[in-house]
Formats: sequence, C-alpha cells, structure tokens
Amino acid sequence: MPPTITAFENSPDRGRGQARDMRVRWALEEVGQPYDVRLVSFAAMKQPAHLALNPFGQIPTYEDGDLALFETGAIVLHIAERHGGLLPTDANARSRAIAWMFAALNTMEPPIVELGMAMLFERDKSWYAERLPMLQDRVRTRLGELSRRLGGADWLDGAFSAGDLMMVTVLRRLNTSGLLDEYPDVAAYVARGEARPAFRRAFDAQLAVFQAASRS
Ligand SMILES: N[C@@H](CCC(=O)N[C@@H](CS)C(=O)NCC(=O)O)C(=O)O
Repeated sequence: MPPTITAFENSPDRGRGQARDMRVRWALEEVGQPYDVRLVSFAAMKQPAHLALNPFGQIPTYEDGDLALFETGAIVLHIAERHGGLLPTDANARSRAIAWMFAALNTMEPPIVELGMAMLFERDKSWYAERLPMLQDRVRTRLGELSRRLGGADWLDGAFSAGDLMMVTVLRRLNTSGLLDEYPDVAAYVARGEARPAFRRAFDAQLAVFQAASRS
C-alpha cells in the first residue's frame, strides 16, 4: 500500500501550489514513491478522525502502515531518510541539509507567513499601511542573507536536497508580494526548483484537484 497524504478538498490558494501538501507531494515525486491523497474539507479537518492524525486540525498528514505523521518538516525528513535522493550520504553534508530544512521552516517561514497573513486579512485595518513596510523589511532582511549565502550557487549546499525543497516551497509563498523580484538570484533559485520535473508533477497533481473541485 502506498502512503496516504491529506490535502485540501478545495484549496483556498486556487491551485497555486501554496498549500503545504505541495512539499510532501514534491518530496514523494523526487524519490519516486507513489502515494494516495485523501481530500478533506475544512470541517472534516476539525473532526476527531482528522484530529487524531493532526492535533492542530491541519493538512497535510502522512500515513504509511502503522505510522501517522503531521508537520511537513517531519514528513519530508521521514521521506528523505527512507529513500535516496533528497539527503547526501556524507554524514556532515546530511546534517547541513537538515539544518537548511529547519532554517526554511524556523527562520525564513515565520516572517513570510506574517507578511502573507497581513496582506490577506489586514488590508482593511487602520494600521495596515503603517505595519506593511516593517513586515516587508523583515522578509527583505532574510532574503538578503539568503542571497549572500547562495552567492550565485544553484543550490544551498552542493547538490539539490530536502533543504532546497523546503526552502523553495517557503519562498514561493512570496510569489504575490513582489519581494522576490528585488532579489533576482533568489528568484532564479526558486525558478530552478520549480523547473524540476518532480516539482511539475506535484504541482500538476494539486492543480488537478482544484480544477476538479471548480467543475463540480
Ligand atoms: N507547521 C505546519 C503547518 C500546517 C498548515 O498551516 N497547514 C495549513 C494548510 S497549508 C492548514 O491546514 N490550514 C488550515 C487551518 O489551520 O485550519 C506544517 O508545516 O505542516
């Protein structure tokens, strides 16, 4: 039996591949592991059956035999550890790739999510215009640091790894902010990730879900 992941039945991102099941789909595609998808509604995500898989009532989850996981970091790491192709074999390089996964989730993603939330939900608030530049600058700081570290390299640390996969999915959340355009090398890094055949397959699969939901 292939592993089963959960994803939005009707993703609020309208198939743009911003929902976090995209990370897990991409990782599974990179390692060539077929998978099943169970689509869930917002209401179902808050019901006991889903809460047993993810206590926070979120997607994605991952089930494989008697293992159930939540949190994309843990799921992608699990996939990368059990299949070749997403983590280097050298022990130190492997640890560095995992460090980049944590950096994507713990250092890059928080200010990016904060900005995204404000742009989505605070536009009509009196403080929005004043707060926005501060949120943008926090993201710019991280993008500048990342750009300096990339230093024109294709990937963060040698060959493409789960660290890049996680970083690219986090950076893609900036697609509508215009901020990536200010860092052409980071934008090119994201584009390199998006050009990978495994990314395309994952993207098309989640887009097909949205298109089917729109037709019904
Ligand atoms: N830290 C979690 C975040 C999961 C998350 O935020 N999932 C979103 C979709 S991308 C979700 O389920 N949102 C609906 C909700 O929180 O009710 C992870 O990386 O798995």
